[in-house]
Amino acid sequence: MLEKYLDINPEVKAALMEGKPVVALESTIISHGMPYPKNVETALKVESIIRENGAIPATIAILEGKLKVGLTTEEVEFLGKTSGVIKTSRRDIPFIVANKLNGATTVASTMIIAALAGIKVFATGGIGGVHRGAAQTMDISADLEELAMTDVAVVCAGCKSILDIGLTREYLETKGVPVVGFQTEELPAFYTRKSGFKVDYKVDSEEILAKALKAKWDLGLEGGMVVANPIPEEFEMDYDTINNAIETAVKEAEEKGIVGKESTPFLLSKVKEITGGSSLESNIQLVFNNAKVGAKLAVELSKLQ
Ligand code: PSU
Ligand code: MN
Repeated sequence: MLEKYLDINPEVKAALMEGKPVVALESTIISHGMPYPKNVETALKVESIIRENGAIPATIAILEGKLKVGLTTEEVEFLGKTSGVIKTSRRDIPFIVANKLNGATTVASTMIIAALAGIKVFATGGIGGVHRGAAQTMDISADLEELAMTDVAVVCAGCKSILDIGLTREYLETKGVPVVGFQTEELPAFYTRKSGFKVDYKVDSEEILAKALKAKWDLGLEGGMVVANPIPEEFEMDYDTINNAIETAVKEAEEKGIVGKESTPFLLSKVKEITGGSSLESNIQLVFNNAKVGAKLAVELSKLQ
């Protein structure tokens, strides 16, 4: 039945059958997160970093209604330069499939499709979370609910302070999602290594991460884990520069009445516009760094199966 919907490429399928390490990658970052051609270059480079670190990459998207796990270079290129690819979160999947549309997957929907395929590790840039002002707007990303219920570890650089990081932490705590700092006590905030918030656990090796994930899932503690991996120091942005840009972006979104699924893409592109190329370069580098840790984590997990 699942084959009707799910299309896993032969290399990924063989790797999964043999218990080899596989790392899932999202596609919203390609279609909505970065400009062409940097988005395509980055997506392909991320795949090669995963290979260099001993795992098989599986970029995920919905193409003509098929849930694709593992894309060709042409498919990545298509997602990177075609406008009108739909940002697809959990609630969108049925309609993108039924209407045979093209969908770029968010963290939530990438986790869903990865889990359907049997992939346990997913590397990306940043997760969605509780937006500033959520006490009024109720704007809370479906990524957080997915982390609560779907068994996939998400290696990211934390979340951007376009969100309310404190409330995002509280939400994850309520849902029982561990927020782990990879070699850090402090939760990173995407462009910066610091956020002013602590992680639940500092973990220093992929081996311990893998053991914790195995214990979690062996014990039936369903759901994912946030593995927060700080941006390398040399690519970190100035704390005030980035936060001023974010303040401006949040204010403009409020004034323009931007809500719902448009909110995150609007804020991301505004911040990019204000900070120019420097934030894009940081963004690319932190994704590379997450790909490396994701691959090593997948390798360690595969040893424990
Ligand atoms: N945060 C980023 N870059 C991104 C996203 C979030 O720094 O590209 C994307 C991810 O795909 C994430 C989604 O899952 O936005 C969250 O959107 P929303 O807040 O509408 O759930
Ligand atoms: Mn939202």
